[in-house]
Amino acid sequence: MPHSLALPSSAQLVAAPGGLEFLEIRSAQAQARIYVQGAHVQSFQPTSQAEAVLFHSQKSFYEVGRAIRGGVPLIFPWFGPHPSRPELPAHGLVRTRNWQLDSVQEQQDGTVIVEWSARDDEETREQWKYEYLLRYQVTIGQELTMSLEVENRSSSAFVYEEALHTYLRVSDARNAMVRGLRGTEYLDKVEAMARKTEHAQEIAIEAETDRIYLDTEATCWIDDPSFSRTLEIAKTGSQTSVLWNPWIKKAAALADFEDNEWTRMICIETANAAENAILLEPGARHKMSAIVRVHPLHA
Ligand code: TA6
Repeated sequence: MPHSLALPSSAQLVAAPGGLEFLEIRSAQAQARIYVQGAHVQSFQPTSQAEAVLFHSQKSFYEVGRAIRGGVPLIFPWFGPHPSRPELPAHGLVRTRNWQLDSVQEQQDGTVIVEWSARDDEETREQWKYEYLLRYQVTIGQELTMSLEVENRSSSAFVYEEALHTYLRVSDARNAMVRGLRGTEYLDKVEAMARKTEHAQEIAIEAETDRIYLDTEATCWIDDPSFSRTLEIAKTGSQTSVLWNPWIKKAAALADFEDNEWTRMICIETANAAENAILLEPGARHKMSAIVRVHPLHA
């Protein structure tokens, strides 16, 4: 990482054990940590909150080339397992590769704007032949805004999937309720991608839950009575929302997840996946954003 980059006093680059590096943000508005590997927002806690807004696992690996468990992994250009090459990593190419830190700017009100970029190289083209430029802007204040822009730098069109795979911190997933998806069709990954319609106004997490909601621009909400707060996950440029909680058995099978940590997280992922994959013409760009806000309960 070029250490010539001018950083505001609220930001510092830290070399972590295991060979990773992260940007530590401590401003009047919030604390956050973004790893250079994957431009991975690993933590976010606005000063208004006694509890973190994002979840990260106490057993996460922080090693070069291994995905961090929690925060907001960046998924591109495929979602889930690679469609034809099982030897390739799940959730695409970019969450375990270093991104370039392009700028860190603090606004008058203490909001910090961090800009990252990543582009193809010989290694990525071996796995996915296209040329691309990704620009990722993270705005850290009392709310968290993440914007991922994809530019097609190839001479031909390409189709890609993407996700901001956001792990929200909840007091207990068994007591939290998810709103905003009523009437939406989804693919149920727990039942071999069966196509269903969401009928619940309030979705309770009562078992392993892994649903790809399609053709939805809806804002989602998590009501968390024990933390006396409602988390709002708004979005732009996204037609897919993914709801995931591994529950007991799946969590126990994950080496980078403590057995009981599944109770402290719910993923609401801002995405374009499955039939909502994006077709991008040469030279074209597409931007997807997620905005995470914290409100008093049910506000
Ligand atoms: O977004 C939900 C999901 O696709 C689940 O099926 C589960 O695999 C989760 O992502 C975590 O994936 P990861 O590769 O980070 O373990």
